[in-house]
Amino acid sequence: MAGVTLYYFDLYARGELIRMILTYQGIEFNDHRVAFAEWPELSSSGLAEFGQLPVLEIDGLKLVESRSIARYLCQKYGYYPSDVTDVYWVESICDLKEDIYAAVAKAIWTKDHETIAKVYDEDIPWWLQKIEARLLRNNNGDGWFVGNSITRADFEIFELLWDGLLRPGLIEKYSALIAATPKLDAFVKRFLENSQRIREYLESRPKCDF
Ligand SMILES: N[C@@H](CCC(=O)N[C@@H](CS)C(=O)NCC(=O)O)C(=O)O
Repeated sequence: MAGVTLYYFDLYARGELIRMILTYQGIEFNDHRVAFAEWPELSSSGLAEFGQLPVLEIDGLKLVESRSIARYLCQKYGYYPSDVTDVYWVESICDLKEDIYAAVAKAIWTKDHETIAKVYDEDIPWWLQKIEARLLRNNNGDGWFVGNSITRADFEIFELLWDGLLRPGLIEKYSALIAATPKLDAFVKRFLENSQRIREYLESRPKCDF
């Protein structure tokens, strides 16, 4: 599709879920990785309505706010349920992911080893169990988070688990964490098996620290 451009920094962070949804859907897009030196000029150009990235140019619009962009794309491509209760099941797990990112980022910013260790030793195992319990709620945990096909919830949790724990460079450190939640481990493998585009993308994407 002509004219789709994602403006984001050369990071995973708030841009990677958008990259994954577009990739999964087979949408060709210009992945404009904004260099920090380029940002002041781009920022003053008025590209970003709320002054921050990501910005996604699509359908003649300049979309802002990463979570609204994810919702837009998932609704556009059919990864949102229509039933109001199912929407709740999707959105509440996505909101938990946001809480987890915020808590981990807050701990990392403290640069305090004990605070960071507590997040990885206590909080993340607890969150993983809660997420696994949500998966188990549907089809005994052997399918997707909501209903019988992929929704935004699956994209969000796959991205959280892959970029937060399982990608090369992290899995060596965190394999015990995911081993304690085997249905989540199987979910990640299922998601990967389900999309050759995602597998190829993960092999070839630029390496980022976070
Ligand atoms: N709520 C926004 C937050 C966006 C945000 O914090 N963007 C950061 C990068 S992750 C940014 O653009 N920083 C540059 C700046 O604020 O000048 C979203 O989810 O899109």
